[in-house]
Amino acid sequence: MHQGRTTLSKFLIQQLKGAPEQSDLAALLVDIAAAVKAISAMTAKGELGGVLGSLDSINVQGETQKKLDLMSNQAFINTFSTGGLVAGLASEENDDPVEIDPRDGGGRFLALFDPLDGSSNIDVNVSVGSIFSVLRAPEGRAPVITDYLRPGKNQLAAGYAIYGPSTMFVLTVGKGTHGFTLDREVGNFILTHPLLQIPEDTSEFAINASNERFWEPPVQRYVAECKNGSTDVRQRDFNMRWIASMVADIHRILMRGGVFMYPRDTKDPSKEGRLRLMYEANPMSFVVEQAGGIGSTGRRRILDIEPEQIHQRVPVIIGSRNEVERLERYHRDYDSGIDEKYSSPLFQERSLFAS
Ligand code: AFP
Repeated sequence: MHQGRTTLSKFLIQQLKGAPEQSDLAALLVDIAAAVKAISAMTAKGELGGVLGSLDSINVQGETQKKLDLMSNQAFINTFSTGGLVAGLASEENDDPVEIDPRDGGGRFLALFDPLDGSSNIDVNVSVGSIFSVLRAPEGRAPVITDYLRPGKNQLAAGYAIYGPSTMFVLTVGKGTHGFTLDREVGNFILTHPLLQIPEDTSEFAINASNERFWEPPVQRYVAECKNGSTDVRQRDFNMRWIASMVADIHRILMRGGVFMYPRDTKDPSKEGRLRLMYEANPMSFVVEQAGGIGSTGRRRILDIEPEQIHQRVPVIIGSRNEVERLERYHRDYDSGIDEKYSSPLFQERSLFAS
């Protein structure tokens, strides 16, 4: 049993006291936690709940939707539609933002979310998660698309839930990043990981190595050096992990350090990256920055990006400070022509990647 238990509600009352907006934000985060508990219960049932498998539908991203994607989406929409705190929402699973009928109470916030991240893991019983971001809604009128398209540095709160061996809820309201573990017997989230801090250095990296030939030279350089380990410039050996759920990979990084990369690549030249800015990269960058890490595209801070579309994709390099800074330096070297090695044919011959 965890000593001196602080529940999520008690924690939020303490962190968000003062102006009415603050207590409304606390109430909204409690609502989000309720949706998370419902999704946690659904995912835990697995095959017994009849929740596995795909549907015939395809979302706006062109991805086949899983049953649990839509059930999780509905859990969030139900929560936001009835809570009286949200004026509009945007989800990975909805083509356009949805306005909440003001007759249902309206609200002072906009909620953006990926209801179930890592869908490919569902059917194989590997960790998945939910990601959320909260922005301020306009006052006195219904939200329009430009109200959502604000840089991530404007987020009032952000976080994620991970449905793993235990369910955890990790959040920030700009006062550090804190982790809560679901006590299933009583249905409460308990503060178990206050003020998370990502170690500045790491010997672990996460990237889908099957995309290697599509990466830009600075990322190829970084990964080559990690793989060369103690025989090369890094002077130490590295380890690699890839869970295929951004939530689970970033959660590991929050717990013990590391760097997660879904960088710009040439696999599909029409897409700048794989991950979505508004409900994946922005909230995760906020959480990671509040824990002392960095969220970058390799060329700029993610939280400074001026969004253009609700489902916009961006390159993501996120995690331990010194590693992300090194990757940013490699991008600068490459862009300024200092580093020709990784664009020269010679590299192709010498690289460990050339088999
Ligand atoms: P979904 O949003 O479809 O669940 O995809 C998850 C994800 O966007 C992200 O969480 C993973 O890091 C990434 O996809 C995994 O992609 P790969 O297919 O390249 O492993």
